[in-house]
Formats: sequence, structure tokens, C-alpha cells
Amino acid sequence: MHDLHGTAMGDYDNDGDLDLVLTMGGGNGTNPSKALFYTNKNGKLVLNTGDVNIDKGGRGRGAKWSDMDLDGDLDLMLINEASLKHAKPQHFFYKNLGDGTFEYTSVGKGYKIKSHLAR
Ligand SMILES: [Ca+2]
Ligand SMILES: [Ca+2]
Repeated sequence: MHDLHGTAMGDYDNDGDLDLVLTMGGGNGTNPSKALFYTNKNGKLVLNTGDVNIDKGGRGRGAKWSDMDLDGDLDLMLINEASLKHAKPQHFFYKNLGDGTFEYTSVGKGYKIKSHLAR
């Protein structure tokens, strides 16, 4: 494994064990990399990045889990360094669909983050 920048563990599938995401750098911007996603299957971390639809490459720096839409499951935020061409989006937000997969979404473009203050 090379160019590892960030890690985050969270129980994204609500099965009682922690799953893992690793963010990878992009070779100083020359080789954008997808985050590596590992599902915990009975204590064994199984790489299945493509199977869960984590499909965008970037200059990964950090990953955070948060239930952004307050529907009871963890959504994923991947924080990236700017690309050399300043391509947008810089950061990636993935909504947990609740079936073991994610859907890329863009905050500010149709994806509303609910606030506790709005209740
Ligand atoms: Ca889990
Ligand atoms: Ca959620």
C-alpha cells in the first residue's frame, strides 16, 4: 500500500462491526486515486471499493463518517487536496443507500443536510 493519507472506521451497514475506508493520495496530482473501502465480514476486512460505488478518484486526504441526512445510517465524506487543474468537485460526498452501497452526491446541489436546528 502506498501514499496512504487518512482512515476512518464506522459501521456503515449497521451490522455491529466497524468497516474501514482509507484515503489515498494522487501522486502529487498526477494519478488521482479512489479511496479504498473495506467491509468487515465476520472480523475480516474485505476490499470492495467498486462494489459499494466509491467511484471517484482524487488526492485523498481524509475521510469522515456522518449521518448527513439523519436517516440512521452513516454517510461518507472524502476530503481531498485540490487537483493540479483545480477540477471540481474537490471533495466527495457519498450517501449511504442502506443496501450496502453508496451514491455520489454533491452538497449544495440537491442534497440537503438536515440540521438539528431546523427541527
Ligand atoms: Ca459494519
Ligand atoms: Ca445517512
